[in-house]
Amino acid sequence: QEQSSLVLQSSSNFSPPKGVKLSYGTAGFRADATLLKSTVHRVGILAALRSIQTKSVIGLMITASHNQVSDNGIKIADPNGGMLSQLWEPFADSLANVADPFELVQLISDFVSKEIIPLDNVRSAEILLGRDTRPSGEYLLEAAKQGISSIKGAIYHDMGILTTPQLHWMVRARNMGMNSTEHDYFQQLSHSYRCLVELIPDEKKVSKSNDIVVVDGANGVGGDKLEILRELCGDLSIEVRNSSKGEGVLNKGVGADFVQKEKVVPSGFGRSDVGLRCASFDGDADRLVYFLVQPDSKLIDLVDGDKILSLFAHFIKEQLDALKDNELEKPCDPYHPRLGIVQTAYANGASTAYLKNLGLDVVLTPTGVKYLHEKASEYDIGIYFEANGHGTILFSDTVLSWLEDRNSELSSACTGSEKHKAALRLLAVSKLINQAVGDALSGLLLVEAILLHTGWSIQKWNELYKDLPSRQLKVKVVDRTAVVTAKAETVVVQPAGIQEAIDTATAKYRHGRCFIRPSGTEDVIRVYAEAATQEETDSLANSVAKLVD
Ligand code: 16G
Ligand code: ZN
Repeated sequence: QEQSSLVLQSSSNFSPPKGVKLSYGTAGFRADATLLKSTVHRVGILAALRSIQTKSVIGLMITASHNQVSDNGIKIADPNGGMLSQLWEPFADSLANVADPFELVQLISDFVSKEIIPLDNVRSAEILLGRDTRPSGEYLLEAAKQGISSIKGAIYHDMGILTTPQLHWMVRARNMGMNSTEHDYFQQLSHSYRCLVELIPDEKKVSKSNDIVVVDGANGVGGDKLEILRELCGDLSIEVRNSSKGEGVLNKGVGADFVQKEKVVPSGFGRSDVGLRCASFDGDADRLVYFLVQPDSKLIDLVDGDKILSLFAHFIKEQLDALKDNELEKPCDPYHPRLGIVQTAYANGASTAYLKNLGLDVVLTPTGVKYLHEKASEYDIGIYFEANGHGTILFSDTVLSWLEDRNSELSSACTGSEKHKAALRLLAVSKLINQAVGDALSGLLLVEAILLHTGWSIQKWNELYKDLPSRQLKVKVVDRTAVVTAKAETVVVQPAGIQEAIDTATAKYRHGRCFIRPSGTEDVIRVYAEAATQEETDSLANSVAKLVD
């Protein structure tokens, strides 16, 4: 009763905008920032309830990632640092959209009884708050705080301006009883990076004193954090451009999403960067792509998420192979870690062929981090990436304790052997790479460490395989839910007949591959095509787009 009036009172300052329907999509709630106050307030309430139910710390991040600066958004990090449980998404949707304050209170109390959330017995609900550099983040954060405080016993810690992956990392660390401040994050990343560098075989330790990586921070938070991290990483030379302290506008003509979609040089880069190793983060630094400025200084060669995935897969496989026991030495270690690679249908066909050719187990899931992450977690070591640059490497508890055992066994028997080093490298990777979500900062450090390890230039890395020409189109439609797909979005099951027509069109092209799917973030149907040449690819994409129209 008292609880209801607290919520009622707090909500009276936050009425939802009329005629707007929001949905907690793959990326949480996202919209023009001015529409979001009441939603953020209510997600504050949801976060508190989630924390009470799970008896764990929950994260609440205010960001709209790569969207324009006037947008904002809000996402929940669950106790393990991952995305909010899909079981709670429908509640999030109804919560955001109910207009009448009394109905709001009713909705909450129904949900509380259905989920058996012990509201009268709250010892403490704890929420970690973070936001990106968007100016609207300030008032939205205030709304979140008031939402949280309207639940009795709930408290928050304002962690300030963070990258999205930092907040997810902190939530996970807190719930595992580990050190979880931002300082701890920087320490863990830089320490494991330095470990990997120390483990580089001597004969490969070439002097790379003028080998620099130039990083585009999307005019957002990522560049600022990278400057702090850089100081802890020893002699890693990083030049940060487009940090949030400059003149540029967040994500405008810069950042991983821009670079990956437009395939042109981001602002702040040009002629003097031809041949250099360049990288781009997105606005909240959970995406990473690399690129090379072409000699015309306008276009780029994109080294996308698929290439990063391939580099990681190659390295991890090499270490696992080094750890394999010679049957004669040790005939009966029954444990073989399962390495799995997870992609979406957007992965360039050439990357999938390359990975399969390495003998790796490759599976596809629908678009959206939650699907890839979940699939990757089924393996002992699961590597996932979307072509757009979001991805990470997950290590199971089983493989980690196996690695610890191998480490202690090998360090007494043959310290410094290649086998021992392989175990140490994998342990270092598991600490460097974010176990909660894709993280541009930790991804960058791992790419840099592997390039040092292999002695590869970015050109050499980019030549692991040659991308097939591809084209993405979008078709505006009235109702995108009319298109229903199956088999990781590679097959259309509704409306009837479309898939047959796509198949007929695709069969006309050499190396043709094409699929359509409803966007999760815009009112459009997306078309993706690949074929032997760019002309054929464009022609295939266009003919399939006409089928949708
Ligand atoms: C969201 C997803 C991203 C996906 C994109 C596809 C998360 C955190 N983000 O940004 O993984 O690639 O949506 O957008 O899941 P689309 O559905 O509009 O093509
Ligand atoms: Zn992002």
